[in-house]
Amino acid sequence: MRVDLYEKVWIALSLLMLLGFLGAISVSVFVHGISLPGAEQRIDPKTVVNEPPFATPGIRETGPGEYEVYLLSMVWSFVPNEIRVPAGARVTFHATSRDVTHGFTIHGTNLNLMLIPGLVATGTATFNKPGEYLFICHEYCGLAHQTMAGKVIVEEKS
Ligand SMILES: [Cu+2]
Repeated sequence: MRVDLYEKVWIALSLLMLLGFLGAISVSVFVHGISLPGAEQRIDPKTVVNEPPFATPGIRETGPGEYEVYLLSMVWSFVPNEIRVPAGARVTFHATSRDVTHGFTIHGTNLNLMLIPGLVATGTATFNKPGEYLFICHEYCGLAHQTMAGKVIVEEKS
């Protein structure tokens, strides 16, 4: 009789956990708008270097204090590996890999992306304090993985 009761409690707890997970997924999808990359965020890693916008990676100003960076990663570097912006800049990164899976994280910000060949990852960071912000690859990608880095240089507003 007692065993039966415990079983019922554990079954109920398992069902509650499943409902909790479903709730967490629903909040991510419907409240935060998190989704898997759609077709428009896909590229061919073999031709990405020849096709815009990744044919000319770098920074573009899209509005007052607003910037867009197209960033290519490959073994074992980022292009560009130095990005200059004025303090207060809001920068949206569009990044991808032309070979293996890399990571992209900028110290001092909460930007952290996985760069998967064939997919374009997008994330935004705001740089209020002048200084140098190191960015690194955080996904082991081979022999010289630890040398894969660059920096965002945030300059004092003139
Ligand atoms: Cu790496």
